[in-house]
Amino acid sequence: MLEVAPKSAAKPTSTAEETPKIASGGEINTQAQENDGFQLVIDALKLNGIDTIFGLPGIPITDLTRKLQRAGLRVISFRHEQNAGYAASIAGFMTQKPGICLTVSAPGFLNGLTALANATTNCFPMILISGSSEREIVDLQQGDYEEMDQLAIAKPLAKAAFRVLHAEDIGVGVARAIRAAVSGRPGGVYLDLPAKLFPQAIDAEVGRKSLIKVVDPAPRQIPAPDVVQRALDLLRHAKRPLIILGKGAAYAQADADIRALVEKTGIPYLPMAMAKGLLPDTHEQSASAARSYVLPEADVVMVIGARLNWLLSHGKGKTWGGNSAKQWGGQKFIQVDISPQEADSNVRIDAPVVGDIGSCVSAMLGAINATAGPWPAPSAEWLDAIAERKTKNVAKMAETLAKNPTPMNYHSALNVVRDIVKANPDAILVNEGANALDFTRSIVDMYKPRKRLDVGTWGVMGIGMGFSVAAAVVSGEQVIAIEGDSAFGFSGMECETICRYNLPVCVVILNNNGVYRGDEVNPTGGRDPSPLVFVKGARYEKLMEAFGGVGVLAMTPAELRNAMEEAIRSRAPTLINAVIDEKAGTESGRITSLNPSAKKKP
Ligand code: OXT
Ligand code: ADP
Ligand code: MG
Repeated sequence: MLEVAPKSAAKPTSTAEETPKIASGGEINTQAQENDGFQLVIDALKLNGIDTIFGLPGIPITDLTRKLQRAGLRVISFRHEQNAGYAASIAGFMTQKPGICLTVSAPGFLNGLTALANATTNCFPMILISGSSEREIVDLQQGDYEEMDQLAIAKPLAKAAFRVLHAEDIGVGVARAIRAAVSGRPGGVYLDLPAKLFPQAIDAEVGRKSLIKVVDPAPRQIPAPDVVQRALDLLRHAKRPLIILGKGAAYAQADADIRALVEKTGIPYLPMAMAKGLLPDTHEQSASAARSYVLPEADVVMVIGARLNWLLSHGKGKTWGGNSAKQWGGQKFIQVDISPQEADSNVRIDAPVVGDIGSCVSAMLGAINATAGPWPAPSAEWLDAIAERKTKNVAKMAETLAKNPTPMNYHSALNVVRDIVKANPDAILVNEGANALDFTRSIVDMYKPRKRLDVGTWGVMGIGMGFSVAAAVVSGEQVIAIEGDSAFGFSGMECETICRYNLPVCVVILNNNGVYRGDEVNPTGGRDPSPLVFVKGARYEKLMEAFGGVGVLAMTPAELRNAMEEAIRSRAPTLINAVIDEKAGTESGRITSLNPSAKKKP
């Protein structure tokens, strides 16, 4: 630990050179006589095990980024705050620690806010820390530099929002933000730190005592035994049971118990997109390839860490065997979730099991093991019917994947990605686009938990490079980003960030020259292109080359395979521009029916 000369009480410490240093690894400086807001923010974060910050510097947080780095934290600096925000949010999902995004005031804050709202929507723990302008001027609306009432704007989009005005409250502010982000249902938290806070001087001892190391930030929430029994009774007597695993189940890191529960009961399961790999997609109980059969046919469905939102057709309607769009299909539902309010949000939940998934699943296993006699296996009729559908769909898929058309299509390109992921099961797959998303989800099998990161609850474009950077930084593993060409455009400039930090990220753009397809024309014959198409034959690979990475143009599956294998061997930042048939996609991928014109009544 470095010694620091004492400073005079009145003088604010505002430059990087004057700042007392603290050792890395969570220790804080106990030698300094005086401290300031900068240092207390750093100490409070370190004390709580925060070791990485995603952000973008500028007034009033430039010095904070420098000082964070000097204090031993990893500061990953982006080209746009939205990408830093997405990075923070997915780091939170992967680690169960809140991911931190640090931005400047008003415009920087707003750029980060989309990611904060997305984190809240997806139940990812994240804290957006933004510097802000002078309160007195903001509140009188006198036109300060980057004036904005950020706290008020963040509140409706965050799980919680706090502002700290005095240095002695920094410890409480950081502690509250951490607890709010990770306890109960995780979410996005906003922490407003006005510029004036940072140079505020405070007696070192007073400052140290004001810090809080959060004890048990995400306490276990254990379900009551009768609730567990109710759920198991329902499941035990089901004729056609089904388990749905969502990204909450992946987040919970209860992988072994979840697998044990699925295997012990023998119940077929369906993983939501980001729960793929929680059990290997090749598991014989996976019903992914029979999705449209099992949803309407199941009689009891246990949903673990997933919401019955649009991605599950709200638990009713034709997908679930109802006669009309809103009609209930007759299933009974068990829902395992940390949020008690989630039950009955769309359909009746016959057995809500409220608690953290680790505790709930272990309680279920305990109760099953304590019951005399073996668990009744699902009927052979049910399992055979699923197996039949699966075999048919898998064979159909295999036939399509075996084709080698010119130009490539989604299938022939993704057949390569499927092999590469199989050979590299620890690699993390980031995925966005429409067709590029939906085909990847059904073609590329995942083998390990939390290896598939995608557009989530909102189907948001733009997560690609932010997620890739965070995944590489947090895990050290190879990242493979499968991107639609439109999707990539939302965060493509972060290729520079990937190169700057020399991250093992291999971006594959499935380039069909447009949004959904590249063959649309302006029906008026006017000079402007269709709103859905891009420059034809764009050379995206040159973007990575511009920053010292590797760029490859791949016209065939063989070229794509070689380039991906080399990227993984070298771990060099790589962008592969995989040119595919511009006519291969469909409007909005698998969700064409959500377009208003598709819903138009005759
Ligand atoms: O059972 P059936 O027979 O039905 O078959 C299913 C499975 O059984 C089968 N299957 C398998 N068969 C064999 N083997 C295996 N292993 C197997 N696994 C599955 O395959 C089918 C399908 O299975 P799936 O996928 O499980 O089932 P299904 O029915 O599709 O599931 C339903 C859903 C709803 C759960 C699923 O579709 C889903 O998760 N969808 C997510 C959709 C989504 O989020 N899309 C992204 C948003 S689209 C749109 O909004 C876009 N925008 C607008 C925009 C956005 N989003 N954001 C912002 C900030 N601004 C604007 C834009 C701009 S997309 C987009 C860009 C698009 O262009 P790009 O160039 O990027 O991309 P391209 O389209 O490639 O050009
Ligand atoms: P998916 O998109 O995969 O269907 P959702 O995001 O809709 O998943 O749902 C995730 C659910 O998981 C949320 O309802 C959330 O409350 C719940 N959840 C998140 N973490 C936990 C946890 N540790 N224990 C229990 N439930 C959790
Ligand atoms: Mg496209």
